Amino acid sequence: SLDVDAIIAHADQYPKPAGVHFQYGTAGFRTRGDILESVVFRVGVLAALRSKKLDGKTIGVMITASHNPEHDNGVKLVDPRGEMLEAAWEIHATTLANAQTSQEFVQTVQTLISAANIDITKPANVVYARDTRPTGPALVAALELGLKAIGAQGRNEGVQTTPVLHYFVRCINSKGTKDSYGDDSVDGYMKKLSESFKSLVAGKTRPEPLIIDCANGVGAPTAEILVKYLGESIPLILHNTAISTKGALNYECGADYVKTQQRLPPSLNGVLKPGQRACSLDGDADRLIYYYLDERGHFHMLDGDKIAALVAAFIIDLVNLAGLSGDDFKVGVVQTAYANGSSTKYLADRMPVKCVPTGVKHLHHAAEHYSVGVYFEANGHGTVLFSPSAVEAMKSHKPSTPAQASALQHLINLTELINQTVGDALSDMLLVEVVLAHRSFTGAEWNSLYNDLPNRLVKVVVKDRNIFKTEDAERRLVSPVGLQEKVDELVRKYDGGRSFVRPSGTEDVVRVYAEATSRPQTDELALKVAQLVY
Ligand code: NG1
Ligand code: ZN
Repeated sequence: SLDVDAIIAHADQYPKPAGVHFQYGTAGFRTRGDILESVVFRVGVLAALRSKKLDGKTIGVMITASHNPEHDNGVKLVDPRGEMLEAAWEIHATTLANAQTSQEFVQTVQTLISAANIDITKPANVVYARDTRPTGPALVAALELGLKAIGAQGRNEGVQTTPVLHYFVRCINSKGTKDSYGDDSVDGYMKKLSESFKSLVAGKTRPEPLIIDCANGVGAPTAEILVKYLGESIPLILHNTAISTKGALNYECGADYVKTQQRLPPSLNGVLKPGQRACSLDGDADRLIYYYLDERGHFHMLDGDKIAALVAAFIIDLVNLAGLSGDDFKVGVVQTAYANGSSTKYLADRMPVKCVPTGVKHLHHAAEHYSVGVYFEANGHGTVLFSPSAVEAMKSHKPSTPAQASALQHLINLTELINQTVGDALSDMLLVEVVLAHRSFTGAEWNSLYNDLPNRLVKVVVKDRNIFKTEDAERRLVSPVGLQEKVDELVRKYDGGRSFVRPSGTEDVVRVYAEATSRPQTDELALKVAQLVY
């Protein structure tokens, strides 16, 4: 049975800070890095329990705060197929993290063991990694003590991007099975991406150099390795790679900066030439935003919605060309309410589009319902999922012309290029480059697939964001009663107006989104809806 004394003795080394409430939200636990040690210790114990519950399957733990400031940090668990932690366990995580004392912590552990019917004699395996944040090493030490306290087997993967860690988890658990996902090493990841990329662009014109803003984060060392594996196949120029400069991470750079500021990272001023493509990763390299300057030096952003439009339309074409399309082979797209209305229209004219609540797990699960499910958040997080039966259909399909054969081979290569566990900025970047090469698109041509409606996202600090409750994939408020009617009344006054209000899952704010056909109207609508919320 459980060695209660050992757990208490170890837990005493990481007492919970008083007066703080921790919550496992859409991105795991996330707060200031210097108050997270007790949480990460306990996550070590929880990850081991999750592994035992799943018969010793390997669970992942990623220590990162993504696009947040450098002093923040966070921790999240990865389930055996490389996916986000099952929702029911998010609640267990919150309960464990908030136990006031070591004794209370052990009691909550015991309650969980009996409630979830966990056989604690089973083995426990956990693989973990961290991003480049200064608080990372101390949090890894706390995690390792948690694993030791419960006798779990840990595997330290050092500093890795979030999607590489997800890839490892899936590879480890699928090793030796017919669904084997790849080799569980950096070399395996790099070979998988670079070899499929080279096959996909074989015979295409080598593009102009692409600038990558690495956000001064973990994407930099990973991209440096990838550049070597890609060799001559694509010219990449890395910027913002200063991972040891204090305060540099995500500071005036990175995907979140570009998406929220809708402007070039200042460090690329004078570097990016008109017409040249550039992209930004976020601090853990799971988000990607593209952009370019036109001849007049004006900035144009190609966000997650534009990536979804580019990629989904390409995949539909390949499926048709390969002769795979039919009732049992459905390509679909999943978005959230934050998707630009023009992107939804562009996509819905071509394929089924579903809207789900914010949070990658909702998008991911909805995308699993298609043969090929494309999902992207406007902020640049997304991927493409190929269902097992779709992969089966591709493998058994007998092409009847060389054109069919080539389209089919491209689709099969895409299943290798795309990191299907989670959004992966580097894999997505290569995916975008493949489509641009096949379409012979410049950034401007890609941008012209549709014109973004002007949009505005505002944060409103309120007394209690928990009174804001939504329905219809967060597009309508049900509480406070009467507020939605007032929003509707405002929206009606604006040409092409759309607006919605929802509580953030990651910050203590309420978010207001608005779009309309003109910039001034959009700003006015956002402001007026925000005033309703105060
Ligand atoms: P919240 O804080 O719930 O809006 C934000 C992003 C999400 C998602 C999560 C997780 C927006 C408007 N929201 O969620 O898309 O990425 O963080 O990181 O961008
Ligand atoms: Zn991220």
